[in-house]
Amino acid sequence: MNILLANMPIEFNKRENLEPPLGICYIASMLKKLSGVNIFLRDYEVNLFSEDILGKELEELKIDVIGISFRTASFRSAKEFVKKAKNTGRDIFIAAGGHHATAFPKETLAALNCNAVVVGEGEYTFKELIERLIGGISLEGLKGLVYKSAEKGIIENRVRPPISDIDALPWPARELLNLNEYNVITFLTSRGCPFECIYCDKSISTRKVKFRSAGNIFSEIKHIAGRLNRNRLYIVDDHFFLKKNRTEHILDKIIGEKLSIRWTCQARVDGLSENILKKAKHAGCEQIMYGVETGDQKELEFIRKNATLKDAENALRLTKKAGITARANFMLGFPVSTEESMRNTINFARKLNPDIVRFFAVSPLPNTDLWTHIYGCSRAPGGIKWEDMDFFKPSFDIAGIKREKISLYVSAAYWHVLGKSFLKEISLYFFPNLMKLLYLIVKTGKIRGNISKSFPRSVNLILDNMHQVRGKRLSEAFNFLKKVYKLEKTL
Ligand code: B12
Ligand code: SF4
Repeated sequence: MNILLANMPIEFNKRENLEPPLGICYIASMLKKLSGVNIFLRDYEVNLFSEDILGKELEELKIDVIGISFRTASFRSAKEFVKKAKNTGRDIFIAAGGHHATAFPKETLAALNCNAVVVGEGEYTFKELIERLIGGISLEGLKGLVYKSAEKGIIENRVRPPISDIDALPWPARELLNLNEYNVITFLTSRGCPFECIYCDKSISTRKVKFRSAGNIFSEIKHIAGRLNRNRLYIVDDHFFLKKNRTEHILDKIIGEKLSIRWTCQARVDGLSENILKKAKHAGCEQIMYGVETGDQKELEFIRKNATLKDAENALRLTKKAGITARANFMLGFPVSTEESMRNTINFARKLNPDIVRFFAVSPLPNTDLWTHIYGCSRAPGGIKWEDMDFFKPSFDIAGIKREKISLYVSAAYWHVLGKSFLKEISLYFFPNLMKLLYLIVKTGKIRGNISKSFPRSVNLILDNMHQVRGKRLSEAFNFLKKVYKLEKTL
């Protein structure tokens, strides 16, 4: 049986997120154990996509089953992909998985017109699905599967409990991807996060946290450095520093064995000490991404972040002091937001002065308390079109503030926080930065990735502003930026 596992991008052929998708790599690693199965991986963040290309591939590889991985932001692509796969006329069994499909299994079956949806962590469910398809066994009772039956319509089987022992999972089959396309290797040491921020989708990465053992983690890092010959990791754990002793133990091992790896991770702002950050730096940490989210006390309480503004200040200060790039993510436009609270956030971000900053428009995700707060128990509130949710532009109005205004605040935030550095980068430091860029291009043979290393603030500002003007005509974009300019002056 020939199986294609495909990761969906927000938009095809854009090459926006250049990190290997771990979900399909974990699923693939389970299938490797089955005999008579050939597995192919495609990540459409980096692979070109068109109906022709897909048609040829499905034909040449004689694909029998497709497993697609998508999130709410990539719903549009998932729909297009399935449509084009069906257009080829091949008889292919298509199953979907990931966060959105888990939140809306039945709706996904109908909207995508696929054969089955895998709910939750997919390793065991998908493997069992393939075994049954090979053996011609009915899908009845296959835990974690929602599927279309010719006789009985949509069947929702019982849920499969979350995987308890993640050490028992084989390492992700990254070698099935073309790893040269990526600057980093994605890696996970734990699944889950015990906090309960109201905007966070915890349907797959649950509140009960599962940890891999230090030994297993360390062997995989060595495998990546040795067999895969890669030394840059992106640790995708929700909070890499959650269990400090364990994290320290991993850091000590990396330092002790002199593994020359470089890594980036995600973390909460609370509970970090100068010592552990210094140790992280020593062990190769290059960047930490913090979810600061807001600079307004009332909003902080509303989102149940369970961290203080002081925590954020400390974390950013200590991270920079340790020589680690500090990235801070913020959100604008909560249901309780006012113009004043959004201004508080923007000014707080400027005060923190992170090395990299991102402002997202609040977008309620299915399966979150924020969703319930806005839409109640409705699963498909009027006006929601998943195709239009890109998580950059606001998707709903808040009391007294229209989404167009929130968009203005998002853009103005970037100008307010990064404007001065941007001007310096393109004037005073232009030539030294240009020299650095040329040097990096010669050294690495790549342009992509090096522009942002040489002109970091400019790239941050320009790319993120582009999301707000995307889809606007030139005159509209110009008017929008004029309004942003005026607004920024008032901040
Ligand atoms: C790393 C990460 C990213 C990376 C992605 C890198 C990559 N190539 O995968 C980057 C930074 C690019 C990113 C971007 C975004 N992300 Co993100 N991200 C994560 C994070 C932290 C880890 C994902 C991960 O690798 N998990 C580990 C793997 C093993 O798990 P998994 O992918 O979920 O796969 C398992 C199951 O979902 C299932 N499964 C998945 N696919 C399939 C397919 C089949 C066929 C089957 C059977 C099963 C299956 O089985 C897998 C194994 O158990 C999660 C949070 C989390 N803890 O999950 C958020 C998360 C996935 N991201 C989220 C969001 C909102 C975004 C953005 C919209 C952010 C933004 N504002 O731009 C974008 C959207 C990008 C897109 N293309 O859709 C939300 C998604 C919620 C939703 N309903 O869609 C999450 C859940 C965060 C949260 N808790 O709210 N993200
Ligand atoms: S700390 Fe991060 S991962 Fe944990 S619930 Fe909050 S947003 Fe989600």
